[in-house]
Amino acid sequence: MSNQQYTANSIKSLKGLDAVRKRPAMYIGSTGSSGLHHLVYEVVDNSIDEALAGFCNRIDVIIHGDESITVSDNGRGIPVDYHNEEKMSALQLVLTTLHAGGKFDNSSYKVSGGLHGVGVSCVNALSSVLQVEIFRDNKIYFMEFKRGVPNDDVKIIGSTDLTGTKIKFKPDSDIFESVSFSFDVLSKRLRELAFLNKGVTITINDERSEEKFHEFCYPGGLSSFISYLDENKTPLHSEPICFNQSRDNIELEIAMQYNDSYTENIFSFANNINTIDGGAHLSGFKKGLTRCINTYISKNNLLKNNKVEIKGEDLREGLTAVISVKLSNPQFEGQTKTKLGNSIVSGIVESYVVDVLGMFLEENPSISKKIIEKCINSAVAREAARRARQIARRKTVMDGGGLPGKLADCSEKDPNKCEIFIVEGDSAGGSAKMGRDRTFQAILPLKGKILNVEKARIDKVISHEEIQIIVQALGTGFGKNVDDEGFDISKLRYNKIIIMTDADVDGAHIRTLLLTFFFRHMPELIEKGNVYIAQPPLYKIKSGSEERYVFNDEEKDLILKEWSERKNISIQRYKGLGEMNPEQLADTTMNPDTRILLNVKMEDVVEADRVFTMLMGEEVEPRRRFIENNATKVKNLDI
Ligand code: 0RA
Repeated sequence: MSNQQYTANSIKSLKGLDAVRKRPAMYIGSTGSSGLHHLVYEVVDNSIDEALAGFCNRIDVIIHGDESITVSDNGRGIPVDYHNEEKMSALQLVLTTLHAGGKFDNSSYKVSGGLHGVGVSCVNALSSVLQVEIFRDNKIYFMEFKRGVPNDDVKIIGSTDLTGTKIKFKPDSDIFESVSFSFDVLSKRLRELAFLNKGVTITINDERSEEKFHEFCYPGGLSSFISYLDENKTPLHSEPICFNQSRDNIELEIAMQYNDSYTENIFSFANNINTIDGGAHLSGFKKGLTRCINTYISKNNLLKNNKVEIKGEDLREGLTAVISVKLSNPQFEGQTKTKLGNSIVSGIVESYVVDVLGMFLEENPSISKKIIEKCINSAVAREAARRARQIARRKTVMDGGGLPGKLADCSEKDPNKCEIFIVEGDSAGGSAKMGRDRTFQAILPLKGKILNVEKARIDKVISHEEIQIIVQALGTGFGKNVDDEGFDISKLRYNKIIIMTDADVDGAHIRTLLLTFFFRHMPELIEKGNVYIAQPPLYKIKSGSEERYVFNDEEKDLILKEWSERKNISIQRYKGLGEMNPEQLADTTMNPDTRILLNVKMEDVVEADRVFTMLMGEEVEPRRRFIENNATKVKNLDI
């Protein structure tokens, strides 16, 4: 009888795991690189749960040489005892049944459980081999699975005085398109988890290479997160403002700090998941902030005779904040399930922010003064920007047509077929105009450098002539989406925006200025992949009648080696686009059949923000360090 039941239950779990193997994307999002990395997060999340329950403070991740992964923790260890109802060991149950986790731990709620909340059984199903060692009751238990199917019952293989869980798995190459892990991608998430779960030590060790190891542990939690995000910014007050509290069975943790930049940088998490589409916790925070600061302003009559209206966005200028909530029944909404739906959270966060931030403002008048001054300046600038935008629009209407005079437009009108080259200087612009295919390629020559938007408020940005010209040419308008005159990607006139600058220091600077502008004021263009960087050749190598264009030094060395027998080899180094004639420029850099374009991507918002602040911000020292550190390594700035 019991044997029969055992078999019945085993078959049931096999069927469950079979479903995972048949439709892996339904459980882990995709079978691409993101799904692959998700396997690691799924296992780590279980260890994090153990840490949140107060039983674990160390998690170690190893990427092995054969692309298998070990995650170990010093928690209680997955229970191994025989589970009467299910007729198998608890360990087998956890590793072979979907959503088995809740069956054991009724007392403490499961918090992380991954983006899709599927548990380690999915990792097991999608691994060609998974081995687990449990350190518990002074024994070491061992069990092995192949594609989710146990090889044998759980065995005792030794004794120990430690406790914990060690899971080693090798993702199944029949399932995943790529089985190669990225140290940087894993590191980024593990660092984030260490910020979000203060006091937990998380390490990652890459055995594929010799020097790659990180240890993350942040006793300061979210406060350390803010300091990391704002490492290169100048704060308005020395310490981040931090609160944390448990209310109505919801754990809230908020850290915030104002800096002297004009960028708003708010990250929200629910149960350790980065809710990039925000949701209830984020909207509660924003409402609370607006209500609290506005109350403070009117109570202390700080606007005096200033007739300006302060909006929410003014109160968030130069604000870096992290909001983390942990709750027992998170509802994740939206296509990517990255928006917190539990509407009750909004009111709780709002009233919490009003209470504690209100108290902070009262108790710290000198900090409050700086914050309020900044808010008022932002409102004044926003109003000035609106007027500048109106003037700019009236001017283009009067100019007729609304396209800048310097733009050599293309004849094709379908944006999907069109591209625009933003070119440094009039001479290169001239060559580009002659070399282009005028049916679908437009040329916009820039004179000199555009404004560094990292150091300018919105009103200045909008009044800058070269920026106005770029905005007019693109056709998208400019500014926050919320106001109806703002940026609208559907009006974009060219599917590809190609930055084409000289391969020298000035060219790199102009490129970075343009990228900073797009990143800060038209981030959608970068998110949607519309922005490209042209790659002009660095050298022309000639021998007799044979000519080769070369795009980097390695390529040059290869050709020189290949041609080592020949005499009369000449090498021409191109310092500027202007040194090429129109035909050469077209062949090497503009013609879609022969050119190389670099697509600018934003894979990591946090890193991108840090890089731009560093390159373009006020602080000189970190910039110098970055350039020194990377001068020899970086060929292309990928943000
Ligand atoms: C079920 C119940 C208990 C702990 C765990 C699972 C557990 C799972 C994982 C996965 C990775 N590390 C883990 N650590 C613990 C509670 C055990 C008890 O009550 O002693």
